[in-house]
Amino acid sequence: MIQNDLFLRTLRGESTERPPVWFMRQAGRYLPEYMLLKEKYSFFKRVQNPDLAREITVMPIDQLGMDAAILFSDILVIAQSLGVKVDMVPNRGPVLQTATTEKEVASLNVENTEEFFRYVTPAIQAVKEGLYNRVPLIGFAGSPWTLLCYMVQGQGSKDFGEAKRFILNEPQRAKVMLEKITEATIRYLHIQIDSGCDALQIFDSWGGMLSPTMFDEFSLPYMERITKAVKDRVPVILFAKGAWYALDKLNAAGASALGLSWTTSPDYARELCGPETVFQGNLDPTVLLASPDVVAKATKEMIESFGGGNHIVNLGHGILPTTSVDSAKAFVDTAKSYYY
Ligand code: 1CP
Repeated sequence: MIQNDLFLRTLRGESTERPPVWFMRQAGRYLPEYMLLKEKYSFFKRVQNPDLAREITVMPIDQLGMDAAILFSDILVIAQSLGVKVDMVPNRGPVLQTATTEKEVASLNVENTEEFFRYVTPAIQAVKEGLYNRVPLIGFAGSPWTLLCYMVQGQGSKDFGEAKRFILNEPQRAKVMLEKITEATIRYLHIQIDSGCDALQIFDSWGGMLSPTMFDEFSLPYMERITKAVKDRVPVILFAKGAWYALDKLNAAGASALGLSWTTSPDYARELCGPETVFQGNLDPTVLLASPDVVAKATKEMIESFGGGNHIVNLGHGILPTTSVDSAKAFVDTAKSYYY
C-alpha cells in the first residue's frame, strides 16, 4: 500500500538498500510557511483542525522529502485529556496548571480520554489523505515520566527539580499519577493506530535526567507497559534522551527501534544491545546550524558510524528553530543518496 516503505522495512529488521531518514520536530519551527500559520492560528487549533494538521504534517514531506511523516501534535495533549489546563505561550513555551496534591492527582480523569481525543481521527484521516500513501505516518506520545515532569513543574525546566522532589517525597502519589498517564496514553495510542498511524514513537525526553535506579523505578516500567500494549499492532520506537545506561532494558521492553541521543556512540549501543537492534539517530541538532557542506559531511560520518544497516537516520533530539531549510535539506539528501 505505502509506496516508500523503507522506514517500515527497517523497523522490521530487514536489510535495506539505504537508511531511511526523518527527524524529530520536522513539522514546524524552522519552516517559514509554518511560521506564517503559527501567526494566524493558536497551537491547539493547528493540532485539532484537520486541514491545518494535514498542511503542517505534510509540509516537510513536500519540501524536504523525508521517508516518514510525524503527526503534528504535542506530547502535552495527554495532560489536557486528563483535565489539566495547558497554555502554549508564544516565545515562552507550554505553561501547565500543576497537579501535585492528593486531591489534584485523584481528579486526573482517565475515563475522559476517548471523549477528549474526538478530534484525532478526523485529523489523522486528513493527514493520510494529504500523504496519499507516499510515506508512512508516525504517531507519538510522551513517556509517563516526561509527562509527569511538565504536570508537576508546570513548565519546561533545566533540571525539573520540582518533579524530582515530588517523586522523592511522594513516590506513591507519583506512581498513581504515572499509572493514570500510562492508561490514558495507551488509549490514545490505540486511537492513533485505529485512525491510520503506521508506527509510534514514545518520547522520554527527560528520562536521562534520572539516575539508572530512578529510571528503573519511575520511567522504564511505564514505557514497557505502553510498548507491550501496542507493539503487536504497529512498530514502536523508544527514545529516552540521554538514558544510555538503559538501552538494553528498553530493547528488552519490546521496542522495534531505539532512539539515541548524540552523546551515545553507536559502538556502545551495539555492544549493549547486539547487532540485530535497530537504532535511530543521532546527529547533534546543533550541527545543522552549520553550512550545508559541513552538514553533509557530518551526516555521512554519522551514517558510517552505525556500520551499514539496522539504522534510521535522525537527529539526537529535535531540530533547532534557527536551522536553515538548506542545512536541513542537506541532512535529508545525504541520507537519501547514501547506498550501503
Ligand atoms: O507553536 C509552536 O510552534 C510552539 C512550539 C511547539 C511545536 C512546533 C511545541 C510546544 N510543540 C510542537 C510540536 C511537537 N512537539 C511535535 C510535532 C511533530 C514533529 O514535527 O516532531 C512533537 C513530536 C512534539 C513533542 C514534544 N513536545 C516533546 C518531545 C520531543 C522533544 O523535543 O523532546 C516535548 C518535550 C514537548 C514539550 C513542548 N511543547 C512545546 C515546547 C516548546 C515544548 C518544550 C518545552 C520545554 O521543555 O522547554
